[in-house]
Amino acid sequence: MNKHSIIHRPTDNYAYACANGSVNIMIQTQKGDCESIKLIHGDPYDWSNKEWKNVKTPMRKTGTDQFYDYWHVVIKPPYRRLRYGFELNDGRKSIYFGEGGFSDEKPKVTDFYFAIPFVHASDAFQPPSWVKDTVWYQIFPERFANGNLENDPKGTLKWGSREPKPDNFFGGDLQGVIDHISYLKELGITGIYFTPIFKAYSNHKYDTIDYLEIDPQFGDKETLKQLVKVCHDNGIKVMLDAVFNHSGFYFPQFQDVVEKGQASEYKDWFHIHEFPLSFEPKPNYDTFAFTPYMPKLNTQNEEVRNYLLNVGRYWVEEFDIDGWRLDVANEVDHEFWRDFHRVVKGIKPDLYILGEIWHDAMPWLRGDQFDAVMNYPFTRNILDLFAKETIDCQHFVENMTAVIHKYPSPVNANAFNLVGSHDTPRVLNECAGDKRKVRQILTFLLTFIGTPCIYYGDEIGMDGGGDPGCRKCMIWDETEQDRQLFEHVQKLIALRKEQPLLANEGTLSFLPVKSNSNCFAFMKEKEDKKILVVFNLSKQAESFQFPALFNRQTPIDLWTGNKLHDKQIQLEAKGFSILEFSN
Ligand code: ARE
Ligand code: CA
Repeated sequence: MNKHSIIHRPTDNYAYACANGSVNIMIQTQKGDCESIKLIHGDPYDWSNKEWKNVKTPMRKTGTDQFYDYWHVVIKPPYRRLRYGFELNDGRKSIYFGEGGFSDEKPKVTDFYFAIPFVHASDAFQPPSWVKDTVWYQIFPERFANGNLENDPKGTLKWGSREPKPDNFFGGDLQGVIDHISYLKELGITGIYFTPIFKAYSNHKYDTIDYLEIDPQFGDKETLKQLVKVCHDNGIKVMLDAVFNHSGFYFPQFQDVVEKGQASEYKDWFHIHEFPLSFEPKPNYDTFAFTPYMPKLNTQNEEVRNYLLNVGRYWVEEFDIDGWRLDVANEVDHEFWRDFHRVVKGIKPDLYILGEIWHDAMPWLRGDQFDAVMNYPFTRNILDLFAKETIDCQHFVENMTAVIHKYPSPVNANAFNLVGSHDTPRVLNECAGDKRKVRQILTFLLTFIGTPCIYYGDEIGMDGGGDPGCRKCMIWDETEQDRQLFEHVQKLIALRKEQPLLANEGTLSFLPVKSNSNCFAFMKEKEDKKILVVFNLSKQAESFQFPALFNRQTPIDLWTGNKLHDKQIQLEAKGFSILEFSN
């Protein structure tokens, strides 16, 4: 057995407690190295005749990536305390692994074992229960719909008449969203993520001037109240974007520093390296990236902290919003986010907190900060396989398995999955215009675990490159919309609602990919019901053989409603299938 590649620590994705008191343990071992693993566990104080009482529970292999097998088990320690270790068997002999290292004999002292001293519900990761069933829709307000010509900024261009630029305006606003609520309802989405709506200079509004005002180009507080009400009346949650890493250049507090320099009472609100301020070639104060227009806020400063926490509180308390998306969340200190969590959840316990983090985000997902992060590692894998074709099915399944095993499963169930945003090229462009690929990608997005988000316009086949190309005006002329694609997305959302296994019920596993196969499948199962989602990456039609485990079950094709009588299914080139198996 290769001891070097046996990995476990009693924390994070490897060991976490749920609010119901159960504990989830995961271990990873070299691919193919272990035949079986058992968890040895017991209460640390439970002894009789000077012997520690413990039991063995078999672990289940939940996935394999390029290098590792992953094993899981869930147990519920009766007294909420736990000592545990692993019995690993390679088919010939067993070895024992605990905090004390490796042993050929089963150690008798509890100190050898890993410890979970006590399971506290308050320490568990507990996102709001509504989140995992939500289908999000992302709106960039300047470009979704213009519902009020009177608030249009000077120089507003005719809707959709030009390519989007970093500095042009088309007049989109909050009234526009209210006016099109029936469109969103028809599509079936249940949550909207708005990029920033507070008073700011640019068209994207990430350079805030006033955190406590709606940008007049988008409407006023009354319009937001109405919007929230209309959304709630239609079963749609509302999430706003909080830009707390930095302010805008024209934020009055920063302007004060620009004017008064060292004498400004706000000089400690930012991270100024030296006075006087300079802006070129790089600013001499901390910023978002290197843009002088976005001075970084000093969240170590108590005044700043209180100011921002009040902003967090204000929009929840006064406007009843349901979520905060936190911009550049990874560059703000953890202590601030812990305070933020306490404040906003103190007002509305089922408020959702989504951090914008593009990389491994475990430190923010331990229950004391965020409920989810924007799952860009998911995006990357999907685009590499379906759109860019730079990896094959085998590689994709391995990558996805690795991504999933980086987090506890409740984190995965609530992950904010996306295939594009206002920061990335549109999915249609990534697919070089191939709508079959787009359909596959949206199918994967809406049937996998996590909570899917659709970027406005992707559902009607809009195109656009990276920022600012991906920020075109929404197309409202139905003859210009891809209505077939719209119906595809609509049908997927409806199916996801009908079949909880397509959302976050049950357990997920990938089927082993046959060598050189252009098809892959994942399965969700609960009790005796299974749903299989299959994709054909090939440019030709291919048949996909059901594994032996399905032999006695007659599948129903959930997409067409047909009963299948074969032990295989024929998939179109770049096609997919969603199948239900039950006894
Ligand atoms: C403007 C121009 C861009 C130019 C950029 C360079 O439009 O063409 O590339 O300046 O300075 C907002 C606006 C942008 C604007 C930007 C700066 O929406 O249009 O860009 O402000 O003025 C990283 C961060 C991540 C950030 C992305 C953009 O980690 O937090 O970069 N995303 C948020 C918002 C943006 C917003 C800002 C932050 C600033 O969602 O819309 O931009 O408030 C990798 C890395 C990621 C990196 C990602 C993209 O994969 O892992 O860390 O994200 O690439 O670069
Ligand atoms: Ca307008």
